[in-house]
Formats: sequence, C-alpha cells, structure tokens
Amino acid sequence: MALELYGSNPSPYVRRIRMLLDGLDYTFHNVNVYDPEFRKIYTSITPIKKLPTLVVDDQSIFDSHVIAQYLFELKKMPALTLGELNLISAIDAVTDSLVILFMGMRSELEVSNERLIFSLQMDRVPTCLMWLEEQAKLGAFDQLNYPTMCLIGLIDWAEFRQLYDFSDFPALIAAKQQHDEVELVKATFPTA
Ligand SMILES: N[C@@H](CCC(=O)N[C@@H](CS)C(=O)NCC(=O)O)C(=O)O
Repeated sequence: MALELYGSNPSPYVRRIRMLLDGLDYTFHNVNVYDPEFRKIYTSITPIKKLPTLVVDDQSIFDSHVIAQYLFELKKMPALTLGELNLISAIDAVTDSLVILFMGMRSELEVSNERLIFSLQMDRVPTCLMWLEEQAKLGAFDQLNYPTMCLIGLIDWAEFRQLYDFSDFPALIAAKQQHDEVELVKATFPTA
C-alpha cells in the first residue's frame, strides 16, 4: 500500500495528519496550493483543491477529518469520542476563522468589524478559545492524542503567521507547551 500526502509545511490541517501518520511509511508532497500551475495538476487529485489530500494507492481521500478517520481504522485506534470531536470542531472553527481573516488580509480587503464576514470571525475566535481554555483546565489536552495534535497545529501556525496572540489563554498555551519537546511535535513545526 502506497501512501502519498499532499500538504504544505505550515498548514495546521496538514500537520495533524503528519503527526497521525507517524509510524507509517508515506511520501510527503510539500506543495503550494495557491500556485496556478500546481492547481491544474491538483484538480485530477482532488476537486476541492485544499490541503491535505491523502492518496492511498489510486484512491484520493479529501479533508483532514476523513483522512483521520481512515488512519484511525488503519492503525486500529479507538474511534474518537463525542467530547473529542467537539474539541476538534471548536479548534477547526478557530482555524477556519483565522484562515478567513488571513485571506482577507492577503486579498487586501478591509479586515475590520465593519464587514460582516470578518466581524463574525472576530466574534467566534475568542468564544471558542474561551471554551477550549476551560477544557484545557480540565486536562483535555494533557495526552498527545488527536485533539491535542489539532490544538498544537492551530497555535503554532497562528503564531508562525503572526495571526493571533494567545496570551489571554494561558491554560491552552501551557497545555501545548507540555508537548513541545516531543520529537514528532518538533519535527513537524512550521517553517517557511
Ligand atoms: N476542512 C478542511 C480544511 C482544509 C484547509 O482549509 N486547508 C487550507 C490550507 S491550511 C487550504 O488548502 N486552503 C486553500 C483554499 O482554501 O483554497 C480539512 O480539514 O482538511
């Protein structure tokens, strides 16, 4: 079985999959999803044209959630609980909102509370982080499990891109820092 992962180095959605792929033999294609030439090729791999995509022999698997489900089954790991899925949904909500704000800036739009699309994201990010902060205090991220990999991906990416200051959420920072020295975490840290 050949596993090929299409992703980029800093992407939070890709990093969680790279961590989950630990122990499996796979090829990593580090690509630029915004490059028009690459997008032409990528159409034949995924119509969604987002990262990550995992190609297993001739089968493409789109979206980190479906890839994760596939890898959980492949590695015979227990299915995620509803509580864990909620953690991931809240982390994804923050990630998606920061992506929208980032794309707004890259598109040279007015990224402010005056624009509905951006004010919705600016409202969602702190409420999700406050909820996640409470979960962190309860120990939700003490193990280096899949939700924790998702959290690490979010915080390191947002800091790498200078998109968000997490200092109002010390329990989340502390939860992430518990795992900073793990080889797998260090090996997948975002780089330019
Ligand atoms: N729900 C998707 C989100 C993936 C996603 O947004 N990936 C970003 C990179 S971090 C991307 O490919 N963006 C390109 C685009 O939106 O066209 C997943 O979980 O895989």
